[in-house]
Amino acid sequence: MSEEGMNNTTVEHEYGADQIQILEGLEAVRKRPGMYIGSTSSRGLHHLVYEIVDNSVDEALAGFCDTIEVTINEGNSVTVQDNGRGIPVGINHKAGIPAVEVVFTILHAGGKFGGGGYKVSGGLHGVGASVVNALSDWLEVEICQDGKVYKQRYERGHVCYPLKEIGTCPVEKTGTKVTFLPDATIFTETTVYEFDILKRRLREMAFLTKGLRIILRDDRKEDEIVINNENSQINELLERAEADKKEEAAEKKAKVVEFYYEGGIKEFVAYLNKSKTPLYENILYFEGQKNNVYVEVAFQHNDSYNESVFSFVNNINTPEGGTHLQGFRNAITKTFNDYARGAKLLKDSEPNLSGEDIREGLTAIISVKIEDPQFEGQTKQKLGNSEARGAVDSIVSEQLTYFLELNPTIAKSICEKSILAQRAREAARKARDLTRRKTALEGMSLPGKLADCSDKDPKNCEIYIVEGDSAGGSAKTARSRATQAILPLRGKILNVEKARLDKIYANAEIKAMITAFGTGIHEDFDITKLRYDKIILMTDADVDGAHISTLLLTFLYRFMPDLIKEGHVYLAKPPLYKLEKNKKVWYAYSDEELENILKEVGRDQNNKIQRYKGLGEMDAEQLWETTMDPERRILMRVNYDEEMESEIDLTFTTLMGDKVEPRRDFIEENAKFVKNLDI
Ligand code: 28F
Repeated sequence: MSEEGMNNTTVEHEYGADQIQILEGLEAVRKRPGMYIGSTSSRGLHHLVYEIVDNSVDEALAGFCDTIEVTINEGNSVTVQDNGRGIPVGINHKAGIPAVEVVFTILHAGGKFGGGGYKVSGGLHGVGASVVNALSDWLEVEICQDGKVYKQRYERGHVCYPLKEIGTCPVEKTGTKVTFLPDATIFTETTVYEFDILKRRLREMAFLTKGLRIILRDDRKEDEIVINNENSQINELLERAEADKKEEAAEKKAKVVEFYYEGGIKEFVAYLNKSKTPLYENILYFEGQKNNVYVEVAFQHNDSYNESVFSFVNNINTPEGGTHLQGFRNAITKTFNDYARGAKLLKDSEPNLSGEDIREGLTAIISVKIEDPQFEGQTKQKLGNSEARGAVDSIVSEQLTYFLELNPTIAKSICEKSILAQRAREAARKARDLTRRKTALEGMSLPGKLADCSDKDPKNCEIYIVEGDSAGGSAKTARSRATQAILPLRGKILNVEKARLDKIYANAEIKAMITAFGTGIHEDFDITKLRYDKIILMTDADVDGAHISTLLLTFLYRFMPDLIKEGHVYLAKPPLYKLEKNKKVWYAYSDEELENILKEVGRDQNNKIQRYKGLGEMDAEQLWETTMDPERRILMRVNYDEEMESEIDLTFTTLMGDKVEPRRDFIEENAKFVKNLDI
């Protein structure tokens, strides 16, 4: 709230102590926005939308709303509309103002003013509409109720006028519509909404709320395409071609998407498995309520070796799991072992299947709805409520036991896959023990191909993983020996999406990386042992290079995800072009940049433009100047968005899976999992 706003309130009702408290509450939100929405970056900006949508989702969960429409308007305001009962407009007696005004102007309205038990879903911080209001330049709410339309407007949290009737509507029409413009003085990084970000989260919300229709629309005009005439004819042609391409892309880009999943998380599992080969056709789905915990679980195995299990509490992703996930794991481990013993698939002499064996190739969603979720752990992302453990465990155990009895073919194929996993794991353990013993004997011998750096403080050190021996050679010559280590990898990197553990541990390139990093992997992983602060993947700037990077990233994501989560993994960005003119040299890292350089130096005959096809075309000096010198290089940090875990998983499996169709879709959609860190 601006100070001027505090003194010069234009509100028409009298300001008693209560109202002053209200303003102080919202003032606190504006002073420390991060405390309420996590951050004021693009992520926080998008959170505003989720907070408002959450209120509609709550209304849907209460059984009164089946459609939510979200519109990005011109100028980047956002409208959210639902067909629920409409926020009550009657006077809230405790506060002495209409309930809707309470919702938008009092912090934590849900708990304090008669909302007890109403709020089920919740944004990252579950703080709701008043926070969005406080952080908006303006916000308008319209409510249809009993044949009347009510409206109120706020500016930076201040009421502009008392709730008023602005018209009529058919009595059967009810609902709430909220439009807000994020305050640019708060969201200083960006106030531009990204369609794809909203799309991903709204899709997830729709998956998690079966039967709810969510529509996302983008009403913004495409960027005006400016063609300037001051440049040469060639330039104009080039730009026109560029403009045509843009226009085409704009037309192709869907402006409206609609999500509706009758099967809810069952369809979520199908979506996650779409680029994989399922082990059986059914998607198992269990639902129930126990100890005041509503539980939904869906899963299906595929023929891969990875686990893709995602858990949610009140529609919020819990990347660190917690009691609900423990309940699920307990239940499937116990139930499958019981079944395998009973069906004599597992002999008396054989040990039990481990949880990991049973989860090999498992795609699952665990979703619980709980009144008062308690979050634990460093990042407060781990569910702590013990009643959730028991509820999930007993609902899954009971219904899964029944399902397995009725579907012996499916039961058998899951058990058989788990038994194979058990054997592979045993073989992998032996192989690992062997390497452990070896390293103990040889005293942590580093891979022979590694050119290590001399500085022993990991904080100062970086390792370049380089494709091919020849580029590796140039990199070794080019590097700064004190702080840059080079590990050249030969030939094709193993695709860990398609190999079992024993084979992965036996792979020479993977072994070299593991020993070089020093961290160990999987359950042995210890990030404090990391020998380099930056792990930089340096591959050719072509399709093969991108493929190799993806293989490497997949390995890191599956086996050392914390390296990515904690921001240690980077992609080097070699130049695409070298331009020479009058003995001067320019490097361009994108087509756009080449155009800009050409504009600057002029487009003459004697320009020499070289398109780099691979790192191997550069000599050591060029490689240093363009790609390795910390002062001049461009690094892209690989970014792990915990909130969209399931999408990250999908990205990797889609790129690495063997079904052709989904991969093409993916490349066309061009989802981003890397973020430009710039120079
Ligand atoms: C576009 C955003 O915020 N929709 C909402 C409702 C409906 C009720 C409600 C909301 C009652 C006293 C807290 C209606 N009738 N969309 C929305 N729809 N909030 S928010 O109640 C709020 C509580 O204060 C509602 C009967 N009960 C609840």
